[in-house]
Amino acid sequence: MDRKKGMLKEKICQFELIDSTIAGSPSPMTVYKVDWSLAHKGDKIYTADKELEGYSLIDHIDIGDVENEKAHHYKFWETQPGMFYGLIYQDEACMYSYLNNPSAVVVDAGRQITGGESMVVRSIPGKGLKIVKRTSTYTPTEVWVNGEFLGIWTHENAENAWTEAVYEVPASKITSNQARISFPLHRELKHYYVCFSAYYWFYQKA
Ligand SMILES: [Ca+2]
Repeated sequence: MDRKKGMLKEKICQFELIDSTIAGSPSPMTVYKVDWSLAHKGDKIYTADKELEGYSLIDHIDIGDVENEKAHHYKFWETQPGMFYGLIYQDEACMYSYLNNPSAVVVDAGRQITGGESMVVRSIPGKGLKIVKRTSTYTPTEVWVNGEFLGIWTHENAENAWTEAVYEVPASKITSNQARISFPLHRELKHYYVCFSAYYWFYQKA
């Protein structure tokens, strides 16, 4: 599946660029009609349902949606700015099917993270929290909640496919009506150095 052209349909026009430096794309540029039928299909989860029985959605962050990111004080940082196979894009829209559900095709923007990311989410104190992440990389991250290191989050190896990873935060670690959560890349595994984050959902026990 061509993840870059998945939403692009018939060609409208093509034109030469005088200087392609700023556009960052080879010349000629091509303009396509867009198939919007896949829009917003990324807003729901597709494979993690079975692990969320008895839990209710309390918050979500659509990585790549700058307004939604801002509302959650979302930040990311890089350890290798400008360096990922020659060039890193901080946000990308990808079209993949799911590793464990190939009929589910989702277009979702996200960010390629080389350092880590942090966010503030709604929470109910004293209730267990499950974090679901849509990703296409298996880079392990550390999980920090309110400044405390809780563990390492590993993901399935799903290059060019989506997976939904689930991490469970014990009830005792959720102490107020909001939680600051950070996911630095796991520093001990230096050969894994980029993580793609597309969407986070936060569920707590009902
Ligand atoms: Ca997204």
